[in-house]
Amino acid sequence: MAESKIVDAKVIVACPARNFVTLKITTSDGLYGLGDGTLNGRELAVAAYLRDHVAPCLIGRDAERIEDTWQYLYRGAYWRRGPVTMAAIAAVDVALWDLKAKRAGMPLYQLLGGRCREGVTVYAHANGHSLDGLLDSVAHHIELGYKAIRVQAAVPGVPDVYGVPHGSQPYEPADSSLPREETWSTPKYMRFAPEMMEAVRARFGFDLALLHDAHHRLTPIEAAALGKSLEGYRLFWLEDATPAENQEAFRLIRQHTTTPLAVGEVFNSIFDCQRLISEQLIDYIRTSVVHAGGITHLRRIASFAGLYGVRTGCHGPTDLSPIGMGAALHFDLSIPNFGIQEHMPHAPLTDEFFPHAYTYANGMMHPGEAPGHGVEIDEAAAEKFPYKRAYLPVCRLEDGTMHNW
Ligand code: EZ4
Ligand code: CO
Repeated sequence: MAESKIVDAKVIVACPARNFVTLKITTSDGLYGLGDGTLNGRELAVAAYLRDHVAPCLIGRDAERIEDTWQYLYRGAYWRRGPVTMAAIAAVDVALWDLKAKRAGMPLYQLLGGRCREGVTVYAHANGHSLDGLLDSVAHHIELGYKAIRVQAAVPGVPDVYGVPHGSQPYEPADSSLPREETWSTPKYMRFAPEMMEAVRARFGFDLALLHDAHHRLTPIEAAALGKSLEGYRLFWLEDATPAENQEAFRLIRQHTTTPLAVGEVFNSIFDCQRLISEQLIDYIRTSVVHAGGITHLRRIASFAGLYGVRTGCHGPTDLSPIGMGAALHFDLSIPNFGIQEHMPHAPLTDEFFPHAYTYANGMMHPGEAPGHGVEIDEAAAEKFPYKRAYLPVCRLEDGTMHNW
């Protein structure tokens, strides 16, 4: 085979409906690969890390040496881990997998070992400003074919709750040029959550896989109580019940409830979930291709999780670009211990800017058969969509105390 040396590594920051960071790696044989390095609300930090610190080291390297390049960027930097570093490494890693699969003339999932299933079961987001609004949204997503749905609704007496659109636009949390302040009340939420699940099960029955995201708002014992109070509603999972910096916190939750637990969208390394997995404190690991070091590292996490019966449930919000989504779908299709994949459809403008081979039908997605990961970028249009500063909200308790968003 002809040599494939990296001759260019270009960072493209663009805002087709929202901000995305894309890395384009070009090789001496005239091919290119694309990687997603988007870190919501901190995009320019990853762009600078890539442009100023990573790109110069890539030029002249053998593009075929994916694992070695991963190790070079991880061990070689001395300063390991962290969301900025790992998103940058992920962008390189996914671009190199894209290149290798294109050189092989295969869709990436074939290079990863071939498919383990017919397609990738995905879950949708249903939300509402009221219970009725939520039920309408669930009905709408069932009509679209989804078999698994995450439900979030406004909590009575609590303004601007996580997971519910601010105003009438589709849900997109990073929506303001300075962080918007949301309020939180755990007691009100804890009273309302079983009522919400009751309404959903009463109307739609138990065939639907039901998910819910507590978004790091609870203490371990509150999370335990919530899990217990929801057991009768047979959730597919309860997500981010408590922050996981202290992995042992999940032991307490586990001792009290059989509600399945999912966590990991903010993790960036296997070390963030080592104990959660080896002690079987969770059921689903939610690390994403983009924020946990790319396909190379995510496969390592998934293999480790498989030893303990933990399945994957990759984060898939609109703040991962279609490149991140495409890469995730190839990964999902190819691993044995896949659980489910989050699907938040992108805005039409985003889909136009990133033409892609992946498809959705009947509750499932498929990465498609295009060589590589099958996602392109309309580079020429980037100038039309300049970066626009946008922050995620912050959160305070009713007495003004800063809380976890
Ligand atoms: O808040 O991706 O499960 N999904 C989530 C997301 C996250 C955003 C943060 O950038 O929790 O909505
Ligand atoms: Co979440």
